[in-house]
Amino acid sequence: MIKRILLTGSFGQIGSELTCALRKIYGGENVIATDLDLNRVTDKIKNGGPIEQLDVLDGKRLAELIDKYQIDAIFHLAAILSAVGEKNPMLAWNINMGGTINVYNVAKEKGIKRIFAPSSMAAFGPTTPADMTPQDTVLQPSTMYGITKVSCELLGQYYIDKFGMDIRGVRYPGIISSETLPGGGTTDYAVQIYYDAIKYGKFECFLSENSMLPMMYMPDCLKATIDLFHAEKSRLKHSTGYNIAAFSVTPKDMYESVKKYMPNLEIVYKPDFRQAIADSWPNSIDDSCARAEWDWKPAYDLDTMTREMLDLVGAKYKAGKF
Ligand code: NAD
Ligand code: AKB
Repeated sequence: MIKRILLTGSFGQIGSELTCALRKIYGGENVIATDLDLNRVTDKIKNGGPIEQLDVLDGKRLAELIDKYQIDAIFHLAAILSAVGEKNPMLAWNINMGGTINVYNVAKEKGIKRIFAPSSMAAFGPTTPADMTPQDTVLQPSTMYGITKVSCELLGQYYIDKFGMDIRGVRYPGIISSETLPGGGTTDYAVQIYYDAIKYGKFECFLSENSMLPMMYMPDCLKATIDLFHAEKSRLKHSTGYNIAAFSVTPKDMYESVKKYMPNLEIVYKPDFRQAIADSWPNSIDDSCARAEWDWKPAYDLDTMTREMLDLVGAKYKAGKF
C-alpha cells in the first residue's frame, strides 16, 4: 500500500495542482513537494505539507529525501517543455533524460517500484497520422522535447521489463488551468487567452487561427493521472504512454468560446517559431485504450472549461494576483 509520495517539479503548472489533489487522498504530511526553484511555491503547497528543494540531476539528494521521508512512490514531473526546449535543446535533453534516468535508478536502488512519469502528445511527429492518432503508431517527433518524451517512454518500459518496476504515464495533450501559469510550451496560448481577455480585452496569439491541437482542462488531467496511478495493474497493457484526449480546438475556437462571455474581445494572430512545433503534433487523439484499460473518460468540453476559467482567472484579477 502506498503511504508516502514524493513529487519532482511540484511547483509547475501540473505539479502545483497534483500535489494538492494527492494530499487530499494521502494526507498533507505524506506528500512531499520538491522542485528546483523554491521561489515558485504557492501558499497552498507551502502550507499543506512538506516542501524540499531538489534538482532532479542530483541523485544523492533524491536518495536522502527518499530515506528521510520513507517514500514508496514518485510522481516525476520536472521537465523542460517544447518551446523552451527548442530554444535550448541541450537543456531539454539534460533535464528530461538525465532527470528521468536518475529518478528510475535511485528508485530502483531504494526498492521503490511505483512511479508516475508523464509523456506528451509531443511524442508524435509529422509522420504520425494526425487525425485520431492511434495508441500504437509512428513515434518520430521533430522537437528535442518530443525526442526526450519518446525516449523516456521506452526507458520506462525497459525498467519495467528488466527490473520489475511499475512505471505508468499518459501522453498529456495541452493542459489548460488557472492556478499556475504554464512553463514554456506550445499550447500555452490556450491559457494566456483567458488572462489577456480579462486584463486587456485583447489577445495576440502565437499560433495561426486554424491550428488544431488536442487540449484538456486541469480537473480532467488530475483525474487521468490519479486514476491511472490507482488502476488495477493486471488490466494495463501499455503503461508508460497512454493516449488521453478531451477536446481538440483551434485558436479561433478558443477565441469564439471566450467571446461568448466577453463580446468585445479582440484577437490578432502572429505565428512564431512555435507554429512549426504545433504543425508537427496531432489534430486529435484516439484514447480508446485508456478508456478500455482503466475506464478513462473526460468530463469537460471547451465551453464548460471556459465558464470556469473565466470565473477563476477573473477572481485572481480582482484579488490583484496578476
Ligand atoms: P512546468 O514547466 O510548468 O513545471 C516543471 C517544473 O519542473 C517547474 O516547476 C520547474 O521549476 C521544475 N524543474 C525544472 N528543472 C528542474 C530540475 N533540474 N530539477 C527539479 N525541478 C526542475 O511543467 P508542467 O506543465 O507542470 O509539466 C509536468 C510534466 O507534464 C512534464 O513532464 C511535462 O512534459 C508533462 N506535460 C505537460 C503538459 C502541459 O500542457 N502542461 C502537456 C504534456 C506533458
Ligand atoms: C507543450 O506545449 O510543450 C506541452 C505539451 C503538449 O507537452 N504543453
